[in-house]
Amino acid sequence: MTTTLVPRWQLRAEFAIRLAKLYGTEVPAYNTLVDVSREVNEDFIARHGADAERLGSIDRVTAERHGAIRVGSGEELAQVARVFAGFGMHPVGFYDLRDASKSSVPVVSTAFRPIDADELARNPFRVFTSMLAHDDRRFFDADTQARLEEFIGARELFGEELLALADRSAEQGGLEPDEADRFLELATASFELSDEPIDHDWYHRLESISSVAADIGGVPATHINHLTPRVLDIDDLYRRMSERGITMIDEIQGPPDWQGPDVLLRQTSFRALDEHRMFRHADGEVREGTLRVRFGEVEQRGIALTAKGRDLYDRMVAEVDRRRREEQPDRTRVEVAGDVWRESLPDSELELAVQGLGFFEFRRGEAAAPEGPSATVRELLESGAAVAEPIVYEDFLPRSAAGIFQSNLRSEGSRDDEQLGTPYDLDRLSEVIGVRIADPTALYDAQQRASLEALERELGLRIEHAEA
Ligand code: OOG
Ligand code: NI
Repeated sequence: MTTTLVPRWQLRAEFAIRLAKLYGTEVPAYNTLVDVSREVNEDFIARHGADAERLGSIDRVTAERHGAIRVGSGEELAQVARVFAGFGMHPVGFYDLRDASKSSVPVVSTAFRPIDADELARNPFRVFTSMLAHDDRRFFDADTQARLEEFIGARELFGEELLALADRSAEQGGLEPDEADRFLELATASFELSDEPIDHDWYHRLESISSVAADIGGVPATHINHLTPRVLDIDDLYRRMSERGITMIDEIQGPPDWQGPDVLLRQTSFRALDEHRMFRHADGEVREGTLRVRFGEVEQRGIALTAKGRDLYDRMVAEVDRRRREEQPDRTRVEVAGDVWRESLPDSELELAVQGLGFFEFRRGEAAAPEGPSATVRELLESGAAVAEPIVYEDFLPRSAAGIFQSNLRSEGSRDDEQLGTPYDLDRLSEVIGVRIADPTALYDAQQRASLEALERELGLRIEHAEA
């Protein structure tokens, strides 16, 4: 007898729901954030109609979440990768937050997410996953490194049964119903907050170096740091949360609010809240204390940028910094960014597509195809022979991630920049994980290219597209 496998996308969708339930009981303000996000999205759809779904169907956007977790070693990261592969989530992108922050954030990260467009459309659940760079001398001296290795080496985040089920799911593309249930139960439980007492002195020793290090290497298990809903209007959400008396971080990270298309990713969060935990003190007694690491984040996603578009974005970010430093110290980053964006970035989807700044899928339009052996993207779009549908940015921004990390720290921590850091890059982290980390730009590029090639065949001509 053969039973039908529960496919990985369905496991992934259910995993996201179970984590949300769990997280909502652990951090009740998360439920408020989800309620407000829903209101924002419903109102946005009511105001904008079909156009509102240009960057994703309302079903996808309503269900969409990203999580964030943090682990302590390469072994733990490699195990996380196995667990997520069982849900059809693969490592994409490399982020070095050590250099993206002034304060002490000693981690390197990747994101686990579905890769194929149809898998993303079914359920795009992704998890930003950070690994403690415990051997980076700028943060940890030899003694602290050794104690970290011992502490992390002694704990088990993911049991053998969970890993075996994950491997099977990855191999077969899903699991039988009873196994699926067990897999979901074990996977969800491994991200639940542990109630085991925390070693007070060890936790605080690490916290004096970096709160993030304490949250990873000072506690006996990993947990969800945050779970982030997606909204269609983040400025509206920011206002509504503030009106409810929830203290938000000072500003929205990433691109400013402006008249042109949304690109990349805008994010904001409410501040970390005091949470009660049991601490074991040096005198052996267990007493209650508080710590503050988890927060609520929300995001708005826009169009993915090509390498050329991303380069322009990075130059705009640098220009905003320069103006604030040299010319306009009294204005906020968001105000100055508004000016720089208006001056530098085309404010229509058409121009982003034609100039090769944003990624799009090109399809046949209603108008007749032009004559001749070739046509430019501009000719095709302006005549209506082709239409361009934006490809949504599915990844993260290192500077925003660092900003989110930092705005929620209790203290700056300490770092010694005279020391040499441990070199990490996409290749090295791929080796640690044991799976090649995909380059996000290459994924978007392949998707755009495939659509252009299909359109060329359909129209029977060559399409000239700006060099990205
Ligand atoms: C991850 C912070 C980065 C994002 O959305 O950029 C992040 C963390 O706090 O562990 O989640
Ligand atoms: Ni996040």
